[in-house]
Amino acid sequence: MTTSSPLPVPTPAVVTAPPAISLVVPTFNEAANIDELLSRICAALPPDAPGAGAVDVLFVDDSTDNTPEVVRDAALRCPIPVAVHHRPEPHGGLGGAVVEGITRTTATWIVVMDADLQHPPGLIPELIAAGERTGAELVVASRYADGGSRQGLAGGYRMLVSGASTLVAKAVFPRALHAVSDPMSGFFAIRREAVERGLSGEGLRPLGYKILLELAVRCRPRGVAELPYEFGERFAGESKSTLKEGLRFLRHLALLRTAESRARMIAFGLVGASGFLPNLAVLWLLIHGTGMHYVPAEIIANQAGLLWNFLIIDSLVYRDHRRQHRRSLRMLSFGALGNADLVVRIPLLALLVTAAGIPPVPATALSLIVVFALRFVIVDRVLYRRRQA
Ligand SMILES: Nc1nc2c(ncn2[C@@H]2O[C@H](COP(=O)(O)OP(=O)(O)O)[C@@H](O)[C@H]2O)c(=O)[nH]1
Ligand SMILES: [Mg+2]
Repeated sequence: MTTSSPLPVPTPAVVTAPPAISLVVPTFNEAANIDELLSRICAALPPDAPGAGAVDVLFVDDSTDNTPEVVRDAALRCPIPVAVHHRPEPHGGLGGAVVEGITRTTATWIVVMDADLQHPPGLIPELIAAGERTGAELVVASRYADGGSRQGLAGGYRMLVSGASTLVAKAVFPRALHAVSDPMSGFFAIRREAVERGLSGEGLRPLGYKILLELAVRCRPRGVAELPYEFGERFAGESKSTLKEGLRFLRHLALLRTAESRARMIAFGLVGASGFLPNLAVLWLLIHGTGMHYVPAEIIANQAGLLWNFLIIDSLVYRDHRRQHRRSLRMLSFGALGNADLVVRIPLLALLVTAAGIPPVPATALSLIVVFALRFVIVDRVLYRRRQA
Protein backbone atom coordinates (compact mmCIF):
# COMPACT_ATOMS: atom_id res chain seq x y z
CA MET A 1 0.00 0.00 0.00
CA THR A 2 1.28 3.50 -0.80
CA THR A 3 1.15 6.44 1.57
CA SER A 4 -0.17 8.78 -1.16
CA SER A 5 -3.60 7.16 -1.39
CA PRO A 6 -6.40 9.58 -0.49
CA LEU A 7 -7.70 9.54 3.02
CA PRO A 8 -10.83 7.47 3.33
CA VAL A 9 -14.00 9.51 3.64
CA PRO A 10 -15.22 8.98 7.19
CA THR A 11 -18.46 7.05 7.22
CA PRO A 12 -21.08 8.19 9.70
CA ALA A 13 -20.97 6.06 12.83
CA VAL A 14 -23.76 3.56 12.89
CA VAL A 15 -24.64 2.61 16.41
CA THR A 16 -25.83 -0.97 16.43
CA ALA A 17 -26.24 -2.97 19.57
CA PRO A 18 -23.98 -6.04 19.69
CA PRO A 19 -25.99 -9.16 18.91
CA ALA A 20 -27.21 -11.29 21.78
CA ILE A 21 -25.92 -14.87 21.90
CA SER A 22 -27.48 -17.94 23.45
CA LEU A 23 -25.23 -20.97 23.86
CA VAL A 24 -27.03 -24.29 23.76
CA VAL A 25 -25.05 -27.16 25.24
CA PRO A 26 -26.48 -30.69 25.19
CA THR A 27 -25.27 -32.85 28.06
CA PHE A 28 -25.41 -36.50 28.87
CA ASN A 29 -23.38 -37.35 31.99
CA GLU A 30 -20.82 -34.57 31.64
CA ALA A 31 -20.46 -33.56 35.31
CA ALA A 32 -16.65 -33.61 35.19
CA ASN A 33 -16.53 -31.12 32.28
CA ILE A 34 -18.90 -28.41 33.46
CA ASP A 35 -16.55 -26.24 35.59
CA GLU A 36 -13.83 -26.12 32.99
CA LEU A 37 -16.31 -25.50 30.17
CA LEU A 38 -18.02 -22.60 31.93
CA SER A 39 -14.77 -20.98 32.94
CA ARG A 40 -13.53 -21.12 29.35
CA ILE A 41 -16.84 -19.76 28.03
CA CYS A 42 -16.65 -16.85 30.48
CA ALA A 43 -13.04 -16.17 29.49
CA ALA A 44 -14.07 -16.11 25.81
CA LEU A 45 -17.15 -13.94 26.33
CA PRO A 46 -16.50 -11.67 29.33
CA PRO A 47 -19.76 -9.84 30.05
CA ASP A 48 -17.94 -6.61 30.97
CA ALA A 49 -15.81 -6.40 27.81
CA PRO A 50 -16.39 -3.20 25.80
CA GLY A 51 -19.04 -3.84 23.12
CA ALA A 52 -20.02 -7.17 24.60
CA GLY A 53 -23.61 -8.19 23.92
CA ALA A 54 -25.84 -10.23 26.16
CA VAL A 55 -24.78 -13.87 26.47
CA ASP A 56 -26.54 -16.72 28.19
CA VAL A 57 -25.93 -20.44 28.41
CA LEU A 58 -28.55 -23.18 28.43
CA PHE A 59 -27.62 -26.78 29.19
CA VAL A 60 -30.16 -29.25 27.85
CA ASP A 61 -29.59 -32.31 29.90
CA ASP A 62 -30.56 -35.96 29.62
CA SER A 63 -28.07 -37.17 32.23
CA THR A 64 -28.48 -39.99 34.65
CA ASP A 65 -25.68 -38.57 36.83
CA ASN A 66 -25.53 -35.33 38.82
CA THR A 67 -24.72 -33.05 35.85
CA PRO A 68 -27.75 -30.74 36.51
CA GLU A 69 -26.66 -30.11 40.13
CA VAL A 70 -23.08 -29.48 39.04
CA VAL A 71 -24.33 -26.95 36.46
CA ARG A 72 -26.52 -25.15 39.00
CA ASP A 73 -23.63 -24.98 41.42
CA ALA A 74 -21.18 -23.70 38.80
CA ALA A 75 -23.75 -21.14 37.62
CA LEU A 76 -23.51 -19.41 40.99
CA ARG A 77 -19.84 -18.63 40.28
CA CYS A 78 -20.38 -17.64 36.66
CA PRO A 79 -20.75 -13.96 35.66
CA ILE A 80 -23.09 -14.78 32.77
CA PRO A 81 -26.56 -16.29 33.17
CA VAL A 82 -26.48 -20.09 33.08
CA ALA A 83 -29.55 -22.33 33.18
CA VAL A 84 -30.09 -26.06 32.95
CA HIS A 85 -33.13 -27.80 31.54
CA HIS A 86 -33.20 -31.44 32.56
CA ARG A 87 -35.56 -33.32 30.25
CA PRO A 88 -37.74 -35.91 31.89
CA GLU A 89 -37.76 -37.89 28.60
CA PRO A 90 -34.73 -37.79 26.25
CA HIS A 91 -36.83 -37.37 23.06
CA GLY A 92 -34.70 -37.37 19.89
CA GLY A 93 -31.44 -37.84 21.83
CA LEU A 94 -28.75 -35.23 21.27
CA GLY A 95 -30.49 -33.61 18.28
CA GLY A 96 -33.82 -33.44 20.09
CA ALA A 97 -32.09 -31.81 23.06
CA VAL A 98 -30.55 -29.13 20.84
CA VAL A 99 -33.87 -28.28 19.15
CA GLU A 100 -35.57 -28.09 22.53
CA GLY A 101 -32.78 -25.83 23.76
CA ILE A 102 -33.03 -23.55 20.74
CA THR A 103 -36.77 -23.08 21.21
CA ARG A 104 -36.16 -22.13 24.84
CA THR A 105 -33.74 -19.31 24.01
CA THR A 106 -34.40 -15.87 22.54
CA ALA A 107 -31.07 -14.40 21.36
CA THR A 108 -30.38 -13.39 17.75
CA TRP A 109 -27.54 -15.91 17.49
CA ILE A 110 -27.68 -19.44 18.77
CA VAL A 111 -24.38 -21.24 19.25
CA VAL A 112 -24.48 -25.01 19.64
CA MET A 113 -21.49 -26.77 21.17
CA ASP A 114 -20.59 -29.94 23.04
CA ALA A 115 -19.83 -29.97 26.74
CA ASP A 116 -16.66 -32.03 26.58
CA LEU A 117 -14.35 -29.22 25.34
CA GLN A 118 -13.72 -30.89 22.02
CA HIS A 119 -15.18 -27.61 20.73
CA PRO A 120 -12.94 -24.71 21.84
CA PRO A 121 -15.08 -21.97 23.46
CA GLY A 122 -12.43 -19.45 22.39
CA LEU A 123 -13.81 -19.69 18.84
CA ILE A 124 -17.33 -18.48 19.75
CA PRO A 125 -16.63 -14.72 19.30
CA GLU A 126 -15.06 -15.46 15.92
CA LEU A 127 -18.08 -17.49 14.80
CA ILE A 128 -20.39 -14.58 15.59
CA ALA A 129 -18.03 -12.01 14.09
CA ALA A 130 -17.83 -14.04 10.86
CA GLY A 131 -21.62 -14.22 10.70
CA GLU A 132 -22.01 -10.49 11.32
CA ARG A 133 -19.28 -9.59 8.83
CA THR A 134 -20.57 -11.78 5.99
CA GLY A 135 -24.28 -11.63 6.73
CA ALA A 136 -24.36 -15.45 6.73
CA GLU A 137 -27.18 -17.09 8.63
CA LEU A 138 -25.07 -20.13 9.48
CA VAL A 139 -21.43 -20.22 10.57
CA VAL A 140 -19.93 -23.69 10.88
CA ALA A 141 -16.80 -24.48 12.86
CA SER A 142 -15.23 -26.98 10.48
CA ARG A 143 -12.65 -29.72 11.00
CA TYR A 144 -12.36 -30.08 7.24
CA ALA A 145 -11.86 -26.43 6.21
CA ASP A 146 -8.26 -25.40 5.46
CA GLY A 147 -6.48 -25.06 8.78
CA GLY A 148 -8.93 -27.30 10.63
CA SER A 149 -8.11 -30.68 12.10
CA ARG A 150 -9.87 -33.66 13.60
CA GLN A 151 -7.02 -35.02 15.60
CA GLY A 152 -9.33 -35.35 18.62
CA LEU A 153 -11.30 -38.12 16.91
CA ALA A 154 -10.26 -41.16 18.87
CA GLY A 155 -8.57 -43.55 16.45
CA GLY A 156 -8.54 -44.36 12.75
CA TYR A 157 -11.94 -46.05 12.90
CA ARG A 158 -13.74 -42.89 14.10
CA MET A 159 -11.82 -40.83 11.54
CA LEU A 160 -12.94 -43.18 8.79
CA VAL A 161 -16.57 -43.16 9.92
CA SER A 162 -16.58 -39.38 10.20
CA GLY A 163 -15.01 -38.92 6.76
CA ALA A 164 -17.33 -41.46 5.14
CA SER A 165 -20.50 -40.02 6.67
CA THR A 166 -19.46 -36.54 5.54
CA LEU A 167 -19.07 -37.79 1.97
CA VAL A 168 -22.39 -39.63 2.04
CA ALA A 169 -24.26 -36.63 3.45
CA LYS A 170 -22.77 -34.31 0.84
CA ALA A 171 -23.62 -36.76 -1.95
CA VAL A 172 -27.22 -37.02 -0.79
CA PHE A 173 -27.61 -33.23 -0.36
CA PRO A 174 -25.22 -31.69 -2.90
CA ARG A 175 -27.03 -28.34 -2.90
CA ALA A 176 -27.98 -27.85 0.73
CA LEU A 177 -24.48 -28.86 1.87
CA HIS A 178 -22.59 -27.26 -0.98
CA ALA A 179 -20.92 -24.64 1.23
CA VAL A 180 -20.58 -26.87 4.30
CA SER A 181 -17.34 -28.86 4.43
CA ASP A 182 -18.20 -30.41 7.79
CA PRO A 183 -21.93 -31.20 7.93
CA MET A 184 -21.26 -33.58 10.84
CA SER A 185 -19.96 -30.71 12.97
CA GLY A 186 -21.66 -30.20 16.31
CA PHE A 187 -20.19 -26.70 16.70
CA PHE A 188 -21.87 -23.86 14.83
CA ALA A 189 -23.72 -20.55 15.13
CA ILE A 190 -27.08 -20.01 13.48
CA ARG A 191 -29.34 -16.97 13.29
CA ARG A 192 -32.76 -17.31 14.83
CA GLU A 193 -34.53 -16.26 11.59
CA ALA A 194 -33.09 -19.31 9.85
CA VAL A 195 -34.19 -21.67 12.61
CA GLU A 196 -37.65 -20.15 12.64
CA ARG A 197 -37.95 -20.77 8.93
CA GLY A 198 -37.24 -24.46 9.57
CA LEU A 199 -39.63 -24.61 12.51
CA SER A 200 -42.45 -22.98 10.57
CA GLY A 201 -41.86 -25.17 7.51
CA GLU A 202 -41.91 -28.89 8.03
CA GLY A 203 -40.63 -28.54 11.58
CA LEU A 204 -37.37 -29.89 12.96
CA ARG A 205 -37.22 -33.58 13.80
CA PRO A 206 -33.57 -34.51 14.20
CA LEU A 207 -32.71 -38.12 14.85
CA GLY A 208 -29.69 -38.52 17.08
CA TYR A 209 -26.41 -36.71 16.59
CA LYS A 210 -26.60 -34.88 13.29
CA ILE A 211 -28.34 -31.68 14.23
CA LEU A 212 -26.41 -29.46 11.80
CA LEU A 213 -27.46 -31.71 8.92
CA GLU A 214 -31.08 -31.27 9.97
CA LEU A 215 -30.77 -27.48 10.23
CA ALA A 216 -28.83 -27.06 6.97
CA VAL A 217 -31.37 -29.14 5.03
CA ARG A 218 -34.63 -27.99 6.60
CA CYS A 219 -33.81 -24.30 7.30
CA ARG A 220 -31.82 -23.67 4.09
CA PRO A 221 -29.82 -20.87 5.74
CA ARG A 222 -29.22 -17.87 3.49
CA GLY A 223 -25.46 -17.67 3.40
CA VAL A 224 -23.03 -20.07 5.06
CA ALA A 225 -19.61 -19.16 6.46
CA GLU A 226 -17.03 -21.55 7.86
CA LEU A 227 -14.15 -21.23 10.28
CA PRO A 228 -11.52 -23.92 10.64
CA TYR A 229 -10.89 -25.34 14.09
CA GLU A 230 -9.03 -28.14 15.76
CA PHE A 231 -11.36 -30.77 17.16
CA GLY A 232 -9.65 -31.42 20.47
CA GLU A 233 -9.50 -34.37 22.84
CA ARG A 234 -12.32 -34.90 25.28
CA PHE A 235 -11.49 -33.10 28.56
CA ALA A 236 -13.07 -35.75 30.82
CA GLY A 237 -15.57 -38.60 30.66
CA GLU A 238 -16.41 -40.85 27.74
CA SER A 239 -17.91 -40.45 24.29
CA LYS A 240 -21.58 -41.41 24.06
CA SER A 241 -21.43 -42.00 20.35
CA THR A 242 -22.16 -45.62 19.39
CA LEU A 243 -22.61 -47.81 16.33
CA LYS A 244 -26.36 -47.31 16.82
CA GLU A 245 -25.75 -43.61 16.15
CA GLY A 246 -24.30 -44.55 12.76
CA LEU A 247 -27.47 -46.45 11.83
CA ARG A 248 -29.60 -43.56 13.07
CA PHE A 249 -27.62 -41.24 10.84
CA LEU A 250 -28.51 -43.29 7.75
CA ARG A 251 -32.19 -43.30 8.74
CA HIS A 252 -32.01 -39.55 9.30
CA LEU A 253 -30.57 -39.02 5.82
CA ALA A 254 -33.29 -41.15 4.23
CA LEU A 255 -36.04 -39.31 6.13
CA LEU A 256 -34.69 -35.90 5.16
CA ARG A 257 -34.33 -36.88 1.52
CA THR A 258 -37.81 -38.33 1.13
CA ALA A 259 -39.41 -35.47 3.06
CA GLU A 260 -38.00 -33.13 0.44
CA SER A 261 -39.32 -34.89 -2.63
CA ARG A 262 -42.59 -35.62 -0.84
CA ALA A 263 -43.04 -31.89 -0.29
CA ARG A 264 -42.28 -31.23 -3.95
CA MET A 265 -44.71 -33.91 -5.05
CA ILE A 266 -47.48 -32.32 -2.96
CA ALA A 267 -46.72 -28.85 -4.34
CA PHE A 268 -46.59 -30.26 -7.86
CA GLY A 269 -49.90 -32.03 -7.37
CA LEU A 270 -51.65 -28.92 -6.07
CA VAL A 271 -50.37 -26.76 -8.90
CA GLY A 272 -51.21 -29.42 -11.50
CA ALA A 273 -54.69 -29.87 -10.12
CA SER A 274 -55.25 -26.11 -10.13
CA GLY A 275 -54.28 -26.12 -13.84
CA PHE A 276 -57.34 -28.28 -14.56
CA LEU A 277 -59.51 -25.22 -13.93
CA PRO A 278 -58.19 -22.94 -16.72
CA ASN A 279 -58.09 -25.98 -19.02
CA LEU A 280 -61.69 -27.00 -18.36
CA ALA A 281 -62.94 -23.39 -18.37
CA VAL A 282 -61.43 -22.69 -21.81
CA LEU A 283 -62.74 -26.06 -23.07
CA TRP A 284 -66.25 -25.26 -21.88
CA LEU A 285 -66.13 -21.80 -23.50
CA LEU A 286 -64.92 -23.20 -26.83
CA ILE A 287 -67.50 -26.02 -26.95
CA HIS A 288 -70.47 -24.06 -25.67
CA GLY A 289 -69.52 -20.58 -26.87
CA THR A 290 -68.26 -21.34 -30.38
CA GLY A 291 -69.63 -24.83 -31.01
CA MET A 292 -66.13 -26.19 -31.64
CA HIS A 293 -65.64 -29.97 -31.67
CA TYR A 294 -64.25 -31.22 -28.34
CA VAL A 295 -60.99 -32.58 -29.82
CA PRO A 296 -59.55 -29.30 -31.24
CA ALA A 297 -61.17 -27.46 -28.31
CA GLU A 298 -59.23 -29.56 -25.80
CA ILE A 299 -55.98 -29.16 -27.75
CA ILE A 300 -56.36 -25.37 -27.43
CA ALA A 301 -57.63 -25.49 -23.83
CA ASN A 302 -54.66 -27.63 -22.84
CA GLN A 303 -52.37 -24.66 -23.62
CA ALA A 304 -54.17 -22.52 -21.05
CA GLY A 305 -53.70 -25.16 -18.36
CA LEU A 306 -50.06 -25.68 -19.29
CA LEU A 307 -49.25 -21.98 -19.23
CA TRP A 308 -50.84 -21.67 -15.79
CA ASN A 309 -48.90 -24.72 -14.51
CA PHE A 310 -45.63 -23.57 -15.98
CA LEU A 311 -45.77 -20.09 -14.47
CA ILE A 312 -46.39 -21.41 -10.97
CA ILE A 313 -44.10 -24.44 -11.08
CA ASP A 314 -41.21 -22.53 -12.62
CA SER A 315 -41.36 -19.60 -10.25
CA LEU A 316 -42.28 -21.40 -7.04
CA VAL A 317 -41.74 -25.15 -6.90
CA TYR A 318 -38.51 -25.44 -8.87
CA ARG A 319 -37.10 -21.94 -8.67
CA ASP A 320 -33.80 -23.18 -7.20
CA HIS A 321 -33.33 -26.16 -9.53
CA ARG A 322 -33.36 -24.60 -12.97
CA ARG A 323 -31.04 -26.41 -15.36
CA GLN A 324 -31.95 -24.32 -18.40
CA HIS A 325 -31.32 -20.62 -17.84
CA ARG A 326 -33.65 -19.21 -20.49
CA ARG A 327 -37.22 -19.03 -19.38
CA SER A 328 -38.55 -19.25 -22.93
CA LEU A 329 -36.67 -22.52 -23.51
CA ARG A 330 -37.87 -23.94 -20.21
CA MET A 331 -41.40 -22.99 -21.21
CA LEU A 332 -41.03 -24.66 -24.62
CA SER A 333 -39.72 -27.92 -23.07
CA PHE A 334 -42.50 -27.83 -20.52
CA GLY A 335 -45.07 -27.16 -23.26
CA ALA A 336 -43.68 -29.93 -25.46
CA LEU A 337 -43.96 -32.42 -22.60
CA GLY A 338 -47.39 -31.15 -21.63
CA ASN A 339 -48.68 -31.49 -25.19
CA ALA A 340 -46.99 -34.84 -25.68
CA ASP A 341 -49.47 -36.25 -23.23
CA LEU A 342 -52.26 -35.32 -25.67
CA VAL A 343 -51.11 -38.35 -27.67
CA VAL A 344 -52.46 -40.45 -24.82
CA ARG A 345 -55.17 -38.12 -23.65
CA ILE A 346 -57.07 -37.45 -26.89
CA PRO A 347 -57.68 -41.15 -27.70
CA LEU A 348 -58.59 -41.69 -24.06
CA LEU A 349 -60.97 -38.72 -24.22
CA ALA A 350 -62.55 -39.95 -27.45
CA LEU A 351 -63.01 -43.36 -25.87
CA LEU A 352 -64.65 -41.88 -22.79
CA VAL A 353 -66.97 -39.70 -24.91
CA THR A 354 -67.92 -42.14 -27.63
CA ALA A 355 -67.73 -45.52 -25.94
CA ALA A 356 -68.63 -44.60 -22.37
CA GLY A 357 -70.98 -41.77 -23.30
CA ILE A 358 -69.45 -39.29 -20.83
CA PRO A 359 -69.94 -35.64 -21.85
CA PRO A 360 -66.71 -33.97 -23.13
CA VAL A 361 -65.98 -31.71 -20.15
CA PRO A 362 -66.14 -34.40 -17.39
CA ALA A 363 -64.43 -36.86 -19.74
CA THR A 364 -61.59 -34.36 -20.18
CA ALA A 365 -61.37 -33.95 -16.39
CA LEU A 366 -60.99 -37.72 -16.04
CA SER A 367 -58.33 -37.92 -18.75
CA LEU A 368 -56.42 -35.09 -17.05
CA ILE A 369 -56.31 -36.99 -13.78
CA VAL A 370 -55.12 -40.21 -15.43
CA VAL A 371 -52.29 -38.54 -17.32
CA PHE A 372 -51.38 -36.27 -14.44
CA ALA A 373 -49.52 -38.93 -12.45
CA LEU A 374 -47.47 -39.78 -15.51
CA ARG A 375 -46.55 -36.13 -16.12
CA PHE A 376 -45.21 -35.69 -12.57
CA VAL A 377 -42.79 -38.57 -12.97
CA ILE A 378 -41.40 -37.21 -16.23
CA VAL A 379 -41.01 -33.59 -15.13
CA ASP A 380 -39.57 -34.45 -11.73
CA ARG A 381 -37.08 -37.00 -13.01
CA VAL A 382 -36.07 -35.53 -16.38
CA LEU A 383 -36.74 -31.83 -16.83
CA TYR A 384 -35.63 -30.63 -13.40
CA ARG A 385 -33.12 -33.26 -12.48
CA ARG A 386 -30.95 -32.07 -9.60
CA ARG A 387 -27.68 -30.47 -10.63
CA GLN A 388 -24.68 -32.28 -9.11
CA ALA A 389 -22.28 -30.15 -7.06
N1 LIG B 1 -28.91 -33.91 26.02
C1 LIG B 1 -28.19 -34.91 25.46
N2 LIG B 1 -26.88 -34.73 25.20
C2 LIG B 1 -26.19 -35.73 24.63
C3 LIG B 1 -26.76 -36.98 24.30
N3 LIG B 1 -25.80 -37.76 23.77
C4 LIG B 1 -24.67 -37.04 23.77
N4 LIG B 1 -24.90 -35.82 24.29
C5 LIG B 1 -23.95 -34.70 24.45
O1 LIG B 1 -23.55 -34.32 23.15
C6 LIG B 1 -22.20 -33.93 23.14
C7 LIG B 1 -21.42 -34.78 22.16
O2 LIG B 1 -21.39 -36.12 22.61
P1 LIG B 1 -20.06 -37.01 22.62
O3 LIG B 1 -20.32 -38.22 23.40
O4 LIG B 1 -18.90 -36.17 23.05
O5 LIG B 1 -19.94 -37.38 21.09
P2 LIG B 1 -18.58 -37.47 20.23
O6 LIG B 1 -17.88 -36.15 20.39
O7 LIG B 1 -19.08 -37.71 18.85
O8 LIG B 1 -17.80 -38.60 20.81
C8 LIG B 1 -21.73 -34.04 24.56
O9 LIG B 1 -21.86 -32.78 25.18
C9 LIG B 1 -22.69 -35.06 25.16
O10 LIG B 1 -22.83 -34.91 26.55
C10 LIG B 1 -28.16 -37.15 24.60
O11 LIG B 1 -28.76 -38.20 24.36
N5 LIG B 1 -28.83 -36.09 25.16
MG1 LIG C 1 -17.27 -35.38 22.18
